[in-house]
Amino acid sequence: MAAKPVIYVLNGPNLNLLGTREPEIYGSTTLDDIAGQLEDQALALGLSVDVRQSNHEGHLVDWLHEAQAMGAKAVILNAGAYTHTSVALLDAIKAVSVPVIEVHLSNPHRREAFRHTSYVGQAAHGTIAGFGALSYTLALDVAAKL
Ligand code: CA2
Repeated sequence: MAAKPVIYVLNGPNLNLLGTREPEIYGSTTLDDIAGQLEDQALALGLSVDVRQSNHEGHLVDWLHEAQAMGAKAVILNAGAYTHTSVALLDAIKAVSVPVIEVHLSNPHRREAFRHTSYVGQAAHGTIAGFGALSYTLALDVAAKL
């Protein structure tokens, strides 16, 4: 049987703390909860997901390259605060042909001005933000249709 198309779900700094702090902004769902939901959803869509988190910018760059090398169908990327700072991530997204869907739990445009710039968004296929854990679910539905 052919392997299922894989979607990489990459998460940046501090997202390992999800569900433990600032629930009024980020909700009370943990990253493990989100990973479990995405695995169930992927099964129903005939896909597989590879969910990862790192607090290190270079890991996210390496994983974008890996997604390309492994023939991933799409990357769902919540780069956390690197969204607003990382030219390295912008360059990496431009360097790969795999479509990248930018996701955020919160809506950065409703928050501080420094969150209104997204380097990731300048190269991403599209962005889903502001729906809590549902942002990831919506992104996976989109990834299945790309
Ligand atoms: O809303 C999002 O998903 C963000 O990418 C989250 C980032 C933030 O810097 C972006 O502007 C928007 C921060 C992630 C920090 O995650 C925490 C989770 C729980 C407790 C503290 C931080």
